[in-house]
Amino acid sequence: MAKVEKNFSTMERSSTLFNILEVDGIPLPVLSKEMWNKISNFQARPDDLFLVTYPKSGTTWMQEILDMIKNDGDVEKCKRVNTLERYPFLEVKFPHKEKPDLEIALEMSSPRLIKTHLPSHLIPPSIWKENCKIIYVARNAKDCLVSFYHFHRMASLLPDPQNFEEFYEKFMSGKVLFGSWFDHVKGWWAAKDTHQILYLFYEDIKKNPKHEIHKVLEFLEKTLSDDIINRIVHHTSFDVMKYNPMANQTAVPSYILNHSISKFMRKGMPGDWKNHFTVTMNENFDKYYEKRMTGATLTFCTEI
Ligand code: PPS
Repeated sequence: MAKVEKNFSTMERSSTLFNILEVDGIPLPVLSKEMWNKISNFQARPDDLFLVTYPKSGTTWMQEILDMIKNDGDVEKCKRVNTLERYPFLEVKFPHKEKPDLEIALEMSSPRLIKTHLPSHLIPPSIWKENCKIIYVARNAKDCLVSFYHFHRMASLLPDPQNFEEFYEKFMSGKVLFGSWFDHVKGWWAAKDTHQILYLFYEDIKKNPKHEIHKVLEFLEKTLSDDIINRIVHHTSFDVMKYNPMANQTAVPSYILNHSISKFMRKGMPGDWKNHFTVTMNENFDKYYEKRMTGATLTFCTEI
């Protein structure tokens, strides 16, 4: 049973719109202990598909790919409404929505696609019990860190990151929302050996989107024509999604995501960490990375 410890106070900024609750030592954007109980007891259905990521790993990108697959490549159907309204985010209550996304999920008809950033050990047990399919997308730690930093700057939902150096330290020590990147990617990597999990990498999707979309199709036991797959690749490319108001998060109220500070669709490229890390930061990061990833069979690429 996960231990709900306390409301996390050290990460607060006056404008933070999310309440932050520490569960098993992991800061989560969860409204209350009652809400956490509801999340833990969430009743999954066997035909649910869960999209799981550590923040900033390509969640929105994969949501768009999955929506295009579900709608057989119909672009207009995928533009029906903003990503945040299309698919529920299990653990979150957005300030501009009347109810928590979990309640929205409960009312949804099947088959549902549900997003979560929860680490594997905090996932509602019914997801395992119902043997739901899970797609996990992982992104290299350095680019995740940079993207998460800029997201903290523009998202008033989240604590003020102060400056890059401070955020770098917090990220390394796992004192950020959803905890340690290292534990997250390793936990889900281990889980894939015993559950129906398709484990994908952001950098692979960037390198060869068509190839990775084929993997998703196979996992979902669906076939689409080559023309439709090419359309999906095009519609979900960074340059197209960046200008799609239903995918680039500009439809989210600006008091929640302030695009004048930083764009949600910011760079969309592996390797931007090089523009942020000093030589010393990089050396320290590499040393720490080696320590934390020793023995893991997981490998990441940090540039393409
Ligand atoms: S969130 O808030 O956790 O759901 O964010 P998430 O969607 O996981 O990650 C946002 C980063 O993904 C980039 N992105 C893309 N990259 C390449 N191609 C496509 N189509 C794409 N869509 C989103 C987005 O730009 C963020 O990364 P950065 O490095 O900040 O640009």
